[in-house]
Amino acid sequence: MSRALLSVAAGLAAFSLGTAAFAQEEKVVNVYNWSDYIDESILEEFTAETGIKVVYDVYDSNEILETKLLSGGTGYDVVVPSAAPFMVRQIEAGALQKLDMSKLPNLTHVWEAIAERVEKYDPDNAYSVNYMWGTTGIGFNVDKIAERMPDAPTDSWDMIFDPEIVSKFEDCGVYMLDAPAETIPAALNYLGLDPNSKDPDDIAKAGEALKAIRPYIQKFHSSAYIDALANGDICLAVGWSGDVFQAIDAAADGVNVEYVIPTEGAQMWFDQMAIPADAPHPENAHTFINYMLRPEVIAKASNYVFYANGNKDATQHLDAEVAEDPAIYPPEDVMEKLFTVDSYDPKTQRIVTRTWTSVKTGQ
Ligand code: N2P
Repeated sequence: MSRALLSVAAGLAAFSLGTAAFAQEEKVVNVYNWSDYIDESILEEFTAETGIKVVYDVYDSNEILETKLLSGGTGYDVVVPSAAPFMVRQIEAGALQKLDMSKLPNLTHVWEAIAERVEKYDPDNAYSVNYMWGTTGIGFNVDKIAERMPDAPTDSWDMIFDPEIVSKFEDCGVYMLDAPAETIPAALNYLGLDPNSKDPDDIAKAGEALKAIRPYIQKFHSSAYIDALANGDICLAVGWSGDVFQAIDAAADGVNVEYVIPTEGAQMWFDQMAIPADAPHPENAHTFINYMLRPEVIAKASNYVFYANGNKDATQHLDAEVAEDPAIYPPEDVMEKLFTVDSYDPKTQRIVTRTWTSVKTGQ
């Protein structure tokens, strides 16, 4: 065969390989989700049923996920950003692809009350499906707090934002989420300002409130508090509902941990399953999301991670300790005190980032 013919043959072979790969993706799905957010037996069962291997990687910060998504080429097929203020701008930036609803027949199980709240950030729910939702509140060690302050206002943000009160717990350890899009709204809400405020003066006030308690915070971290609370190593943490419940579940003998949605209110957030625009295996991503939409599968996940999900048919499969806990599935009167935040414009985002850096560094 002449050299020219050989190269035509090679070209044809490559072409047919290419089309084959398109028609049938390799049996892999690369999932990038929050840490401590799945019962891993779900992944094994998914693979056993579909033959698709799950490569699972974790993060504990929306900022980490966003930096990767916005630069592209992550290789991830399924990601789980919080709807706001993060996923909104990832959609705007073209970093996510529209879902193919024909490949998601289990969307019939979606709980409209949650989908409607998310529509504000993802019109028509075109890009995402709820994985879990929850609140940002306070986890605390009941006995260690009582020893230091018998009348501690444990149902109030005073525990964190009143310098005189939080200073009493410095010796036994106070952690705070490293999540400015949640700690700044919490401070604004505590100050009686709009938690969703974009006013630079308001954000500066929130920064001052956080700086006033900075000396008593041992660590800013968004996942280490689970073990620290469970082991009795710290007394207080600003944390996410299910994570604190996981600490309660795993608590060592004699360690008594509680989670509270403070009476002043707390942030409610939605973590959404979505597919990056350049996902290498979009077909498998849809298969994975559709699997997670099965009521018994997502209920199994909630039973393990102690977060509420957005699936109306999953409730019957939930453990009573999850379904009936008012801090996981809050009743109407608590729901009314929960606030959401929306997207920051780039200028406000820069102010928030700068404020948070100066809080953490104490400068
Ligand atoms: C899971 C934390 C997810 C809640 N560990 C943050 N959106």
